[in-house]
Amino acid sequence: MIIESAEVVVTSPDRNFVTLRVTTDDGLVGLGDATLNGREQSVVAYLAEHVAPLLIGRDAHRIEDTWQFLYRGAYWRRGPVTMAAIAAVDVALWDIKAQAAGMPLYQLLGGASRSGLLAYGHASGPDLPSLFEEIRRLRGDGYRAIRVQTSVPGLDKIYGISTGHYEPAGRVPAPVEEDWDSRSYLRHMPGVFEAVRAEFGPELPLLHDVHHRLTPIQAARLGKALEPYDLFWLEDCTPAEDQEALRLVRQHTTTPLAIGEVFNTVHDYRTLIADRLIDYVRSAVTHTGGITHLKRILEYAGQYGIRSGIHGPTDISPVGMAASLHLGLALHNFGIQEYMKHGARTDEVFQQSFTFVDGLLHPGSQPGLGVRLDLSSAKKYPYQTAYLPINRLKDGTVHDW
Ligand code: EZ4
Ligand code: CO
Repeated sequence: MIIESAEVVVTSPDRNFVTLRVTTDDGLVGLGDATLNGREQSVVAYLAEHVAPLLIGRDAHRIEDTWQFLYRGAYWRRGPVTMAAIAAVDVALWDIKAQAAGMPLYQLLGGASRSGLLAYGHASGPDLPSLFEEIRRLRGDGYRAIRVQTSVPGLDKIYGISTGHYEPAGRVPAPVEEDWDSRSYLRHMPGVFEAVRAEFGPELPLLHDVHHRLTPIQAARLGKALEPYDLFWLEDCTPAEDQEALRLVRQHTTTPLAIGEVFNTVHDYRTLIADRLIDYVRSAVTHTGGITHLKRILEYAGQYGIRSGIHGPTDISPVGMAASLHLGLALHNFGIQEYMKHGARTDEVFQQSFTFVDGLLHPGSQPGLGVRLDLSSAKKYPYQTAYLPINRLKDGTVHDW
């Protein structure tokens, strides 16, 4: 089964997506997601200029060899652009292999370890009444676990707060600037979780994302202050490249910790996993070298009692989401899957077969990934410049986020 073409498709139905479309000589089409939010065109160039030409004529079945060829062979290892490009190739080849086998992809990864995947949705609101309303709306949609984000008094614009549809990147010519003040935030958050628990009771799993904004000692204080509200996890509490920071946080709190949406290889996790400094691995299939590499990271993590919390915002395309669901269904140490619904135009471009029933996701029973890319719909929505926001302190200093 020889690769005949590898085409990079860029489409922006509700937001930008980069998809690799690999075709074999026996007519199978495999898809891989390579969307790197706000930096999409860098991966397009990497794939189109440097990777796609090397795929032509290769045996589509040789997934491991192709992965090593692209990773070791490039000499320049790791990094989000490289690893998103490798991920797209890897997922497209798994898609092809599973279609050739006539099985849904999870069967090739060991088969189902559970009947469905616990998913969490995003609730946010500027104040408690609107936050509660969002939580109720998500509960009505079936979600059994909820991420809670809210505004902080004194800050005008803060990341990830919206009602209804949530989109991390704006279609803007330059990043929007948002505000931050860690002391106000630290004062405000415990009361928010106290109120949410009082309203929704002790059972509902609640999650919270700090977006890398605190120092280790501030994060330690927040984790400790939130202990009475029994969080499912506290995400990205400190800047992610500093693995040692979480050692300090860990010494002070039993609130479970999750990190890794900006990581791209197992090496980003080495200390975190071996020294048991985290509880959940947040990497996306799309940003971590595909199913082949993320599976390795997660199986390693599993030996330390650490579970998966695969990244699933709207910037993970339906192709990337389907790959996460197949991996999550097969994996023994699955924890939870982030799931934000895509818009109607995205669902028109990417015809999906995964389901979300009673709060549980399932990748479906179609052979392969179970996603079809409608090329004529994709063409209707050309790339649009978009950026993630940046974050500044009140005195104008650029801050972590
Ligand atoms: O900032 O998807 O946990 N989810 C998040 C997201 C990420 C964006 C980055 O592309 O933190 O909102
Ligand atoms: Co996050």
